Amino acid sequence: MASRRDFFRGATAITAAAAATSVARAALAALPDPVIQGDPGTMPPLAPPSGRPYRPVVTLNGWTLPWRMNQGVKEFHLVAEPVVREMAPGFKAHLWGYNGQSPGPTIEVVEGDRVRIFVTNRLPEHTSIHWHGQRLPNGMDGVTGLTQPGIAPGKTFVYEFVARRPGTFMYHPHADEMTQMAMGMMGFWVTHPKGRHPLIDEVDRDFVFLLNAYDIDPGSYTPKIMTMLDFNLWSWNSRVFPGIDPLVVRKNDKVRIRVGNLTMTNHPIHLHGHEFVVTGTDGGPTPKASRWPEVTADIAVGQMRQVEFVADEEGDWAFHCHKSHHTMNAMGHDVPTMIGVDHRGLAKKITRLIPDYMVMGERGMADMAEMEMPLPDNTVPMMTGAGPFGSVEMGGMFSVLKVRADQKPGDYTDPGWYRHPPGTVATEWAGPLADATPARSAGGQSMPLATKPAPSIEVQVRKPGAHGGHDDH
Ligand SMILES: [Cu+2]
Repeated sequence: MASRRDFFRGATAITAAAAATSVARAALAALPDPVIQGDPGTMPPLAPPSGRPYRPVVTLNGWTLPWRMNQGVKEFHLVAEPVVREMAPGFKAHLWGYNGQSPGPTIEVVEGDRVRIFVTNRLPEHTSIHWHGQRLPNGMDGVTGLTQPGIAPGKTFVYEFVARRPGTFMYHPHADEMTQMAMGMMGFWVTHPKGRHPLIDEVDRDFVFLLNAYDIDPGSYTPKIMTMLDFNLWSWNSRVFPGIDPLVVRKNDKVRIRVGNLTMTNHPIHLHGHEFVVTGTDGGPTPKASRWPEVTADIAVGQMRQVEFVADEEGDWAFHCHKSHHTMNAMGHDVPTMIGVDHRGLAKKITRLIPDYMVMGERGMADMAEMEMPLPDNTVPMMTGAGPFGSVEMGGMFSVLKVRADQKPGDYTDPGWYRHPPGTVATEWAGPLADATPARSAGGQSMPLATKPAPSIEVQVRKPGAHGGHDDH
């Protein structure tokens, strides 16, 4: 049963206005005021002001939704609405989300909590929320048409169930999903164990984020919802590098990272400098005997993975999707490979007609990160991110795990770039060069070929039907 004190503490967290009102029965019967968050930064973990204690998670470039306790029930209020999401500094997208952001706020509860979630629809079409991975009464599962009518624009629905099993979950609409997920409607859910759990370790830092993807033409603001695979923005919590905050930890912290995939392709998420184990999926904690060390975990469509490791190596460790096209921002794929093609003469002629014309990729694409190609308003460079040694040449699903010995417990502020101990950074060889290494390859500078001449191969292609069927053998 909730005490008066519990309610007050919860209400204080929700809004100052609510705290100023009396704890009248009428107030408890009303909807909790929705909390709206406009800041795209990573909010500090929300220590539970009421209910059972737990160690809260940190949502990358996101936040946790405050609640109020009402007669022992944790009450949340989600508002589905159009939002403006800053996906990276200088680049804003017009998305749909919850409570001012896409993704919506993370919901954190404790195993055994009775949870009541009010969902108000401020979208131009109906919606619903499916609580991905939860054990709940069938009628609370949020599938429009199957388990409930859609929530019409302007209406509020109530979901109520007990968070029966601890773990890593997410929520998203189950109504016009193709549109609503392509527009950014999704959120994270963590159910903490109610006590010590044999398969759930206590950790010092617990990060969560969702993988999502958008197709937004450079210079425009709204995702193209018909795109199925050829997205141009691969994001974590609707942010793209360099807009994704680093994961800051103290050396020797035990770290958990929980990731859910709501895109339409898989993402092999790769961590540098450490090995982790997969300790859980959206089905719950994994048995200990099933855990083995890895440095990349593939997260398939609709899946969630939680990985754990001890951050015992200091430094700035890259952490990213291993599909190289997913660490790029707004790019086209219909570009021919230009490596080894010299277009100097051609470029000069074209520049006479089109002054801004640039040649792409004759020495690879790294030049793209440095070049001052004029970009349309409201877009992000394809490869960017100023690092301590130059451009990081990344975009999309990329961030940095920053491990520092002097980071204070519970401090998530960015410590800046790692200061490498002297003699521990790869540097240019300053001694004499070995004789003629570059010149021996037959391809010269840009296209090495085999040293032996290739055997000549003749390829014959015959069109089927040209001889009335199969070839003679
Ligand atoms: Cu990926």
